[in-house]
Amino acid sequence: MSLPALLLVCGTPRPASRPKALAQVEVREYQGEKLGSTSDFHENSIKGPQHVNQEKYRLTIDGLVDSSRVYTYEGILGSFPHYKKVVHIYCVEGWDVNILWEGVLVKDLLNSAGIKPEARVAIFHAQDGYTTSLPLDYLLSDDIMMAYNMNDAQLRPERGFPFELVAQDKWGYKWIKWITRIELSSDTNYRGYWESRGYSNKGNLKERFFER
Ligand SMILES: Nc1nc2c(c(=O)[nH]1)N[C@H]1C(S)=C(S)[C@@H](COP(=O)(O)O)O[C@H]1N2
Ligand SMILES: [Mo]
Repeated sequence: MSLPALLLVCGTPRPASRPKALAQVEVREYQGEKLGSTSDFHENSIKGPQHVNQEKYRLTIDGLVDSSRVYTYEGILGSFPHYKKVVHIYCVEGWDVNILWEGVLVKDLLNSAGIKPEARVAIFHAQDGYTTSLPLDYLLSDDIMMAYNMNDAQLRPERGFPFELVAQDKWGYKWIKWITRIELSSDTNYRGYWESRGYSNKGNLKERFFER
């Protein structure tokens, strides 16, 4: 059969459309461990849920780096190794949730830009103007993740889509959502949104969270 005849039989092929995502179902158990639900969070972000457009989204890595980087959502998921870990989040308000997180390592992102020796802290910036900072040592040696999935499903807008920091061993206010920029700095006294309002800059779960 000649090619034109085949096309006639099968009909004119339509251009491939992009697959549409169906609603995802979150997992509630991982390697025998019970997980909380992504609906167990108490949404109390400073300006309410942010709606970030996946195509327009950009993550900037700058400050004390060898060369600044700007990544797209697909660029991050496609260029860096993926990791999974179950980590508990605790808010100072008294609630907590156990979640299976999947993400990329902050270490890998920072190394792609080249960390200058003077850098001591990473200041994270978010879509809603929220900021928080964490010591570089902690981010590098504890393999801290920036998550794009919770319980095997993509982060919803209110949960921080596209990325939330999985700041293990730190109070919830260090778990910045809607991350848009990671700025390396030598300013160990930098205080983010809640930290400048009296919350501990270390934010360690094992210590008091209020300083004043
Ligand atoms: N960008 C941004 N990230 C944020 C916040 C915020 O207001 N803005 N709130 C923090 C606080 S106080 C907590 S406890 C965690 C989880 O809050 P959630 O339940 O609102 O997701 O997100 C943190 N990350
Ligand atoms: Mo919180």
